[in-house]
Amino acid sequence: MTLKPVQTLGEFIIDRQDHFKYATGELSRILSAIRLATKIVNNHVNMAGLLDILGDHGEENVQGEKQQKLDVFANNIFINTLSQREVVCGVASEENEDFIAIKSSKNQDSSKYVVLIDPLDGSSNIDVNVSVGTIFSIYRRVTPSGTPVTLEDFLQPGHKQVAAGYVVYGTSTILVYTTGHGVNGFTLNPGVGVFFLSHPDMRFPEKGKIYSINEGNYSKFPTGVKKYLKYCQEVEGDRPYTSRYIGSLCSDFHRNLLKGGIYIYPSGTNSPNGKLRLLYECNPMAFIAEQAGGKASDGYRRILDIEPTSLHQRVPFFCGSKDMVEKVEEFMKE
Ligand code: AHM
Ligand code: MG
Repeated sequence: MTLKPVQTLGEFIIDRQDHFKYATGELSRILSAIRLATKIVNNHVNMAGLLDILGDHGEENVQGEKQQKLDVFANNIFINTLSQREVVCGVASEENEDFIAIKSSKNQDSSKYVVLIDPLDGSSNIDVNVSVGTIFSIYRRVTPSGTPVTLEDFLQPGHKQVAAGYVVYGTSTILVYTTGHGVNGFTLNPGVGVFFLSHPDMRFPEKGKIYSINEGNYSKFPTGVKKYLKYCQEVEGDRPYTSRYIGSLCSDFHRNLLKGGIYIYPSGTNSPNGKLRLLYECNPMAFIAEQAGGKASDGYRRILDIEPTSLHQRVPFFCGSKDMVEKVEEFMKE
């Protein structure tokens, strides 16, 4: 076995800094802080059965969902790393009701960026040793630098993101991100604790054969989704497609990105707008999907064009290979 001589994530971030129109190094420092936090979370996820970190934390988050101990741990790690390094002026997390303002000790509120994060995605998988993930999204603030960060800085449509990424803590740990110039994936070498470029210029196959949806909710799905599922299961041409659902958006998305497929979390299930959160889950994944030649919609509109109205707003999510998303949109329109 030989290891490929490849670039580290740290080198890659510095090399690509010029791609970014406001190249001051600030964005690179944020990505570097996120990289560090993911390594700490990865370390704990890998030892989950050996540490007292499995199971319920005993409290519910802002959405009324049971928090797992690892949810709380990962949330603290990301918030502490971003705050202590003073690389952003605010963080909003799926696990916290309100955003957190971060003041710089050197120059008050000097950072121009905010981060939104789902620190541990797919947390129902933790206790059973199935892949979980992290999702992050970065915006430039809209209010002037030097003034206190406001809700307005976080409630921006997804097309304003300057960077987004996800991590899958899986059979290996991979970090995939975009700054709007394509999508690249980096695998963690746990022996040396370094992410190396392993998946350069990732592209969604235009056509796919995998559909990922929680079919247990079938009776509550909109008619368009039911018809699309019937279409996926028909014996015709390259169909029936294959059904694969891990129940961890990062992992389902990652498999579909590599192999071609669609992820769906429609309306009419847990809430009228589905389960997934626009700001912490759908926008970052939609940005990555589009950058990789895929598509993301709420069944009718482009996810990245939705104007957010609240921090924890939910939205139906259809994301993956372009042809598959367009097909399900046809059924939704009918
Ligand atoms: P979480 O961020 O609280 O873990 O919730 C999001 C997750 C997604 O990763 C996953 O695709 C979905 O919820 C699974 O939900 P369900 O169990 O309803 O299918
Ligand atoms: Mg999540």
